[in-house]
Amino acid sequence: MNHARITIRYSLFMSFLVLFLLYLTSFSAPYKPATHTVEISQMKFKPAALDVKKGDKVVFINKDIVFHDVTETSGKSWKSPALAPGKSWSMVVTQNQSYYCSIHPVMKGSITVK
Ligand SMILES: [Cu+2]
Repeated sequence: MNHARITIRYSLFMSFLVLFLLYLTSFSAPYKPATHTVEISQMKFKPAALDVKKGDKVVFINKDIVFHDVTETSGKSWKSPALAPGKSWSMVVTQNQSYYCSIHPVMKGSITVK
């Protein structure tokens, strides 16, 4: 008589325990944003195509001997200041971006959020 009741209680307890453990493991560690570097040298963005995760930071470093900038391709959403040799500029990326250097429009690059 009591045995059946204890078995039911034990089953209930185990069910709740399993659910509780599932609940705990559903909190995965939040993604820690990474920092990527795009070097500007010899009139090129390196790498010209960069894959990032949403929220990652991209640092553009001008290692060339002339000024460059980083301008969103449509020219409307964002633009870095003109970067003197040795200067850097960074942005946080939340969506795909195409960019170019408005001083040297042949210089192009893209960032893909994966
Ligand atoms: Cu340039």
